[in-house]
Amino acid sequence: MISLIDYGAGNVRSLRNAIGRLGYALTDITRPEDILKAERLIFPGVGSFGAAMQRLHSLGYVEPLKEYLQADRPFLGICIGLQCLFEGSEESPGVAGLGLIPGTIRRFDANGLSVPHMGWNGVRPQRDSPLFNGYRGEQLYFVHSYRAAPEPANAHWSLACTDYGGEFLSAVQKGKVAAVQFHPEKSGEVGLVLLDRFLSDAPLETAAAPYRDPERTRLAKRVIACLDVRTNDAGDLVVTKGDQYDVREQGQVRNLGKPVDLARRYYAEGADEITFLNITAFRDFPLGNQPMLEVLERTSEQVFVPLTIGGGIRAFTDMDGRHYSALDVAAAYFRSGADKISIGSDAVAAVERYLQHGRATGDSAIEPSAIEQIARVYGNQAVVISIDPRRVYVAAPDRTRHRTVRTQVPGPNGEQFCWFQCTVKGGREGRDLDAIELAQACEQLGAGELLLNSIDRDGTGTGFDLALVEAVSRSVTIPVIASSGAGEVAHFSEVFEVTDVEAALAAGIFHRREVPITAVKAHLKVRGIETREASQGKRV
Ligand code: 1PR
Repeated sequence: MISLIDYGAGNVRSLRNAIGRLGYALTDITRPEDILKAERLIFPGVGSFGAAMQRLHSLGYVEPLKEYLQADRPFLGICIGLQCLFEGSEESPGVAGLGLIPGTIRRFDANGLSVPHMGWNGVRPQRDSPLFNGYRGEQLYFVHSYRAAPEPANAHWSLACTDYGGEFLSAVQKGKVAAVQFHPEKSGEVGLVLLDRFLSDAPLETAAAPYRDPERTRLAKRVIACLDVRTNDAGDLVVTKGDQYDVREQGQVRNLGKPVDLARRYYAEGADEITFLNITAFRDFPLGNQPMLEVLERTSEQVFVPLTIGGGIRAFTDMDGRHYSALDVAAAYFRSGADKISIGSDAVAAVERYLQHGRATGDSAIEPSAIEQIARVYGNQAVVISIDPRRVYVAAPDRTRHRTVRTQVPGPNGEQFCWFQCTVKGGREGRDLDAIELAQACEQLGAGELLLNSIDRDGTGTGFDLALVEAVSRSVTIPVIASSGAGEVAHFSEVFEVTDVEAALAAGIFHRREVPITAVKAHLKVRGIETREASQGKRV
């Protein structure tokens, strides 16, 4: 029997699904006394360090947890669950951790690197442990802005290190108490094997042949499959795909397949992440769209890489006058299995308000934006902003207040410059805001990642809009996903070589089987670009 400390502050559905898939029975810790009765305890820890410790205190869990850990009973901490074992964290000054491991958790030093550290990275086991039995350097999924540094005082806990800027502790273990900074439940089949090793009865202290690789680990560039989903004219929820956002062909909504089937296929082919965009949710109430929530639930039971869902995340009042905040909508998506949510139109509205009031975040006179509300509860890394820009050509930079770039592709009247106008409602309305302004403001409001589309390139197969991608990714420190226009494998290497984006997303070429994800990965490998092995996906 596995016992889970889920204090209801975030999404642990993925972990529940992974444990269920491995065939273990799971019970929830609901009272402090349950902790000492547990046979095997998992603490996923969600949100911020301070919020996690505060919840443990308010539930009366801190003392029994310390007693359980001191008694060297089987424990697995994941992500914040690792960090809470330390003495404290820069993220929440003044908040004491469980204090089992010497050291303070510190923020990654940005220094040219994107923060959060988000994506697939390897680990370097430091000593023998059955947890990494059979591990051969495969990448695992990380998402965090703070990390534990190896120090002489905690050397006896160090089980594995990972490199990002400097090295940090990606796994710790002493006796039967272990914790990992990566998410085994989101790390494909390799992660499930690691999780199984902890959950099985194999005594954790038994030594095993270690994997020894003197090389530093590297964060892989991610390849993401995107599924634009909407109801077609027959009322079925389908994956569709537009050309420059127009999803109709001879008057009918294009139907490229069933959402869950396609997501399973992409997982099997080695997609590093899967994104669902509910593209007409701006006009419907997303919580009224039960089929979409079901798609997410069913996908998360079978797909063990990160899932993002976007569409309709904003405050809403239903026909009965009941008010739902954007956080309520996001919470329903997280409960259904999303790891990240993506906000499109409402992010534009939030930034317009933010720029108009010229305020710093946290001004109590103004209602916090959806970005702030959701980031506070689920963490910055869970909030993606989907940007839908369109080029606006100008003869010279001084013809607009917006930041322009010189363009290789001249405008219709031979213009040499353009700016990137933000749009809302799936490109139907343009706003007086450029993509760089939006990106920077969203980062300040607490977004953790940007999904950068391009209406001009969407569905054209002519390659990513490199001028746009470069201008935006240079203006922020959070990770950026380049999207729209991929037509061949070379477009992926090009965007990674010319810009410093962390991920590239495509839709049409994958749906139409024109370019398999495996071919993209193989090409990136030949070009020397770090990528997660496609074979890490599972044939389902
Ligand atoms: O505004 O918060 O409700 O979110 C709506 C979401 O739906 C936004 O993320 C917006 O980008 C998306 N969306 C709205 N309308 C469309 C449409 O196509 N008519 N899809 C749409 C945007 C763009 C990408 C696409 C890439 C790659 N789709 O997601 O997958 O361009 O395509 P390609 O590889 O085939 O070129 P809100």
